[in-house]
Amino acid sequence: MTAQWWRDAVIYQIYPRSFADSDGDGYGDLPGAIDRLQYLVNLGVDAVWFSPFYKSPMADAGYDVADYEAVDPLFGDLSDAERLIRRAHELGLRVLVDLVPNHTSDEHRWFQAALAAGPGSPEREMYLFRDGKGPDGSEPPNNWTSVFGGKGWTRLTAPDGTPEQWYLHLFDIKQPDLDWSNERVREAFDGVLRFWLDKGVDGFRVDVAHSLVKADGLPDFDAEQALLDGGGGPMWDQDGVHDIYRRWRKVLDEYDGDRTLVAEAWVADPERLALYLRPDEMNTAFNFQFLDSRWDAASYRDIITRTMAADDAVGAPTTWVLSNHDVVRHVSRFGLSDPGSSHEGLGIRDEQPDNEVGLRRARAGTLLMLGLPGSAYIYQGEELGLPEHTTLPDELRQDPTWFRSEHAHVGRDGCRIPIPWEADAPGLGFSPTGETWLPQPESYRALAVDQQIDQPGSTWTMYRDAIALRRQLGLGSGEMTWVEAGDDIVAFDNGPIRVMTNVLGAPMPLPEGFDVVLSSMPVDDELPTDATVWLRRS
Ligand code: TEU
Repeated sequence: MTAQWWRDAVIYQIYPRSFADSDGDGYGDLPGAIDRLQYLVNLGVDAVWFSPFYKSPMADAGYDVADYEAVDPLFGDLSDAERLIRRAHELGLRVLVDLVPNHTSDEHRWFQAALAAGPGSPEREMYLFRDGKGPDGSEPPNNWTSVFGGKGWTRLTAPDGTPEQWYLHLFDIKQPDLDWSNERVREAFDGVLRFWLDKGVDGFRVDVAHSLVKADGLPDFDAEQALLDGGGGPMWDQDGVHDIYRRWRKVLDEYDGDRTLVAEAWVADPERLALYLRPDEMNTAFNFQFLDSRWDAASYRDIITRTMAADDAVGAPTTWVLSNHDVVRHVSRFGLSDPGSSHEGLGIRDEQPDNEVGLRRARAGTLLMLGLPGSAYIYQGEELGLPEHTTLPDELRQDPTWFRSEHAHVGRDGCRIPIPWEADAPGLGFSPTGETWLPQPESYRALAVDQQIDQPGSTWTMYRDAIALRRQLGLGSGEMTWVEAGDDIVAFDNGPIRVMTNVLGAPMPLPEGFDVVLSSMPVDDELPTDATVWLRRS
């Protein structure tokens, strides 16, 4: 593989609990994933990113880590993780693991020690404990709220029942935020990085990478001020965060083999996001702009131009994303009247998506994305065209956003449904017993892997062919230039390929002198609405 492999890689996200179950408990696990690595080789991806498989009480499906250096028994053990890394490498796949540095689980030994040691102790200084406001300290230290809903602070109670200090949690109550101004925290994470680098991982996906450093003095959040500053407020994207990534870069550079860091940072401004990608920091960051966009040609052209320019200015590639485990699956998103406003599932209860339209746009969006230079992330199941599960019974929902928002937010369970492997097997072949931790919708049967693999015209086959051609023609490291083709058409040349997406336009005649090499829908001499073609000069 080439140097700086992450510049043009196609990376497949495995959400371990829903990928493949080997022991029949209905939860996916590492041995199950190992057995399916060949599937990913057949699909043609370069690397896999695993969402957390560490020891965890699973208050946030593993993003609440109780031990960064242990595998949760639900998923296997450390020897399974080692076997997974080894086997992936044998098959030519790189492996990224998830690093969750903003917070630990409240069951982590550091937090437990902080509770036991009491106010003013060095143990408490690893987290953000503060006295409350008001005469009896009964008001939280500031007005911050949790991303999942409710207060961002929880008050402790001493063993004798008296109320005590408060601790900050930007996410669930069970996810206390670490204090990254504390050198002990920084050193501890150097150790975690080395632990996994020594095991051979090729890099880390850094969870909420823009939240580690909070503004000095933890000032109140002021919506107007945040708008004026153009940022998200005192808990997001503070300049001090970059020191941490410079430090990590040095740790990674002690190792050979182009180890990489990808930032999960919801920083809306592409120029601010690009700061994370300066040569001495991270290598790539998820570019979430497609998730917030309307299905609209001008918006797509704009996003592509602006993000590529911002990344180019720091010498980094752009990293394209259509879906992940936090957002409504893009087949369903694209089937809503405004895909951009609903990526977190807020609107999906009020409007049932048109998944037929959505699938057409999802396929068109995929060929657009894979035709662009840069790297691309695929979330497990999107290669099957899976829609969101929008009719999950409420009593089965498990995502903390559902509970913490007091049911205002339906949560993210609908994009985390176990993968359908075989149409005729119990549990659609996800587990040997047919158990699945969440039920699969009936629509998943026809979309199962065994129905699509190598089938002409299937979504799976389209992904495979696009990934193969992309690699063969070097599109990921190509130069792209815009082509003028009308308001509703996103069109560009990348190397020998012309990519054309018809976004809501009337069917348009294909340009003369080109042959179709790949298309998201059957085309004759016209490019239909909501379709993408890859063309080559005849
Ligand atoms: O997500 C970061 C994040 O802020 C959002 O994607 C968030 O999950 C969403 O807005 C909630 O509605 C990362 C992980 O990807 C996510 O799964 C975790 O829950 C979160 O961090 C906390 O670790």
